[in-house]
Amino acid sequence: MAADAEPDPSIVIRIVYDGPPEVGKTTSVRALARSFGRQVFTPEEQNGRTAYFDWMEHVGGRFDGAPIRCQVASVPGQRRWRPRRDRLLDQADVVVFVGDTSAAGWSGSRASLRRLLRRLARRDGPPVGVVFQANRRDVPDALPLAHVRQEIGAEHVAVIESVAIDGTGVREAFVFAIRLALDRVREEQRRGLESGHTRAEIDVDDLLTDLMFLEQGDDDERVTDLMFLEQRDDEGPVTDGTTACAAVDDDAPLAPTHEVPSGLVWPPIEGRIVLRDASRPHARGHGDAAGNWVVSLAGDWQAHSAADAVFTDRDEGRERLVAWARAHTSALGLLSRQRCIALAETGDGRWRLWQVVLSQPSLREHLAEADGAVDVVRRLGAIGRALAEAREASASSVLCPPCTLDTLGLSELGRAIYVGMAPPAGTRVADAADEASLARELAASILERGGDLHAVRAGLLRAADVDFGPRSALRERLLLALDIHEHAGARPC
Ligand SMILES: Nc1nc2c(ncn2[C@@H]2O[C@H](COP(=O)(O)OP(=O)(O)OP(=O)(O)O)[C@@H](O)[C@H]2O)c(=O)[nH]1
Ligand SMILES: [Mg+2]
Repeated sequence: MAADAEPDPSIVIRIVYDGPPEVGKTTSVRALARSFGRQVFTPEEQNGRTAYFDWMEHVGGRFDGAPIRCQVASVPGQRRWRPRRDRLLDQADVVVFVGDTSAAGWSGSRASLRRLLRRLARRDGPPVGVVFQANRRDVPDALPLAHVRQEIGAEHVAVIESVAIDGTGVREAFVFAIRLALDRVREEQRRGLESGHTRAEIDVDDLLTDLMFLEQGDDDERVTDLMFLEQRDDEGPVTDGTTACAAVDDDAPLAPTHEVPSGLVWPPIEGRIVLRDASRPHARGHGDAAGNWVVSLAGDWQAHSAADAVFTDRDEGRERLVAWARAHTSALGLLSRQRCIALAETGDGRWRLWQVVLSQPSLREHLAEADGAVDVVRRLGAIGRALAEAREASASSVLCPPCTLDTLGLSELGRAIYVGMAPPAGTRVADAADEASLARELAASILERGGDLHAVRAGLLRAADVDFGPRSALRERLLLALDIHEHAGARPC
């Protein structure tokens, strides 16, 4: 970067627009620049194709009191410029991936996204967030968005629709990308990797460096809607439209949204993407008998907040968030990935700690879907192994999530995953269900679903103990529990 006479107090974030060739990257950056009244610098184009990059700068919002300077670059999409593309990607704090969601362009975009994610996964430091800007929604063969989301699957990638030629969705994707970039900066600071205020010393390629005179030529820092990112720790909570209401006529707390300030969501980048997928604007909790708050969010997402997880002091709430995040980390291999925790304003000047979790099929539901006696026995074995695996992982974690038929599920590979709500921070919930009571519950479920009980018993007799998990007596206990149920007059089928 050209040396300034005065030290630059701003915090720099690098937003890179990536995507396959001719998908609309340049069109997106130009639409963005128009909406901010900025200029785009494009060093060279060949027949309308980007040769180096498109470059735009914009200052707006604050991060810990420092102005945020956004440096936006789009990559050249043609294969022959791949080294330039990779160089830009390696500088990114966040990537807006412009994808072609027309039927004709989808497979190329999907492959390109995979390549991007592989590359980003090799980066050091906190993860680099990705916003998938689902472009070309105006064309006749545009794929249904649900299909696009399904294909992107479990990747932690936010999806936002766009029509870059008229600017639709472009700014929304950009604003969300900035939030993810600030999460990354915050996480870098937390890990002591980089001091926020030295980030201006970026190592961009020579061309990029030479062209940064643009930032000196424009003193007209417009007040834009990025000002909502303004965050002054010394001045109390963020005041943005969705999460902060000065006065509310309802006692129920507001559920967290993707606009929670950076540093108040875990995991830092993926968690914000979860919040965006789950968010239902202005959703409020419903109290249960114990004073806990529960909210049904978009799709199958649920938010939960314990009765006492409320704080008048944001820092105190944040301490609890950090402790809980550590506990989550200790059980990372067991927890489902579709979850996050966040500290959000309640709407009455306080802060509440939430967890947001995607509902997924439990072991109990897995058994209920069995088709015939052989399948029942097979599923019982998988459930037994999952329970054994989960109990071991839970016992060695700080979080100690309770392993039950309702809180555990199975991954596609048959591994145990914890799909329930995590226990509150700082508590160690005793694992109530021992193997004998789990066997009784399973036996009751088998009887309840009906079918050929004798065939199930015969299958269990033929099976080996080890099929139900190492050192497991579940098979024997199940046989015993089935006998007891039957002799007690339960309905055999
Ligand atoms: N119908 C439609 N056309 C689009 C859309 N976005 C971009 N285009 C068109 O797609 C073509 C390529 O757009 P660019 O923005 O130059 O693509 P690019 O990704 O920058 O291409 P490279 O720099 O060569 O990788 C142009 O003709 C755009 O007008 C869109 O949302 N809908
Ligand atoms: Mg281009």
